[in-house]
Amino acid sequence: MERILIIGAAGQIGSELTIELRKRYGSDHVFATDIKEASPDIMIGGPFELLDVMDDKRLIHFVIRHKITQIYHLAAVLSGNAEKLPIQAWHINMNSMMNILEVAKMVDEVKKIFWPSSIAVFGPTTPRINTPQLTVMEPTTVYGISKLAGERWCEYYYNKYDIDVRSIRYPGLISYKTEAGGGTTDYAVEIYYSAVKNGSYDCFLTQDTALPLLFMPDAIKATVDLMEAEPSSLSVRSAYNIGGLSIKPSEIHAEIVKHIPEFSISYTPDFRQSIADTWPQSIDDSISARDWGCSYQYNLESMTEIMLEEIRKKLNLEILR
Ligand code: AKB
Repeated sequence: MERILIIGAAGQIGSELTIELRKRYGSDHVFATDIKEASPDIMIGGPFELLDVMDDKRLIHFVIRHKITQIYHLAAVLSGNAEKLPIQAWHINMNSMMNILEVAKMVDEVKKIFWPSSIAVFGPTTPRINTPQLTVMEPTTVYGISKLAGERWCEYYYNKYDIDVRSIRYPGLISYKTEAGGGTTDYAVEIYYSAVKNGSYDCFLTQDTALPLLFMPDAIKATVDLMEAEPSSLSVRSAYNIGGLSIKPSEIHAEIVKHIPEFSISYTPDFRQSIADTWPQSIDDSISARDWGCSYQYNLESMTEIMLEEIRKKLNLEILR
């Protein structure tokens, strides 16, 4: 029976992936951890402990004590925040990942690792439309550089030490449960919250900035599908492209207006615009579809409906508390 450790369970991906993995593997088999407290459902619904992945000694003790067989390492400093403190972000993103890879190398029981990469591995010299799996990669952000280096390390540990590391290049993720923090694609979550709360939003990207975005349920499904795929079907041991939707801020605005006619938007691009300008607009994920059946359920229309409904519920609950 699997015993799964989640690092970053309070974060945007972790808070939803933990719930899904507990459904599949049983609550007692999924150990949620973070450096901060998580939402009550994560902390009460199964084992939860405060754990800092930078503390390699505590990490290895934790893994041995709980007989962990799989690790999902989801903690990272995202693109916008990393540009503010580049050296610190590099240190956190790389050293935390190396701690996980080393634990997997040292502890025989650990059989599988998930580590998230990002579309940030691409740069201004990459073809921006339908970006292929294999292409030019010259990222210009510290986050992108750390993700590209991370991908190379994943492949290295797989080839050299036979560690079954799996990874996805996530596009911007849109979710209502836990907001992202410090990323360039965060606008695509903020816009929904602002529409419901304030009826207006000042976007930090221009109206025509197309980026690959994905609704969280599709991202969770992709992650689990990749992790459950037969190892022999996987031809990529760095990180797989997944694309989802290619959307501009003006298109999300137009979709929200169908539900909230008075919703208005203004555009004040900041430093994150120059990051977005180096990233792909759309992604070719045919290799993921071929190797492990990657597919998506949601489009802009269905995602917008759910986002608005769930955010309304969440905000009403907060008012009642
Ligand atoms: C970010 O904007 O930094 C992240 C990402 C695309 O990896 N959401």
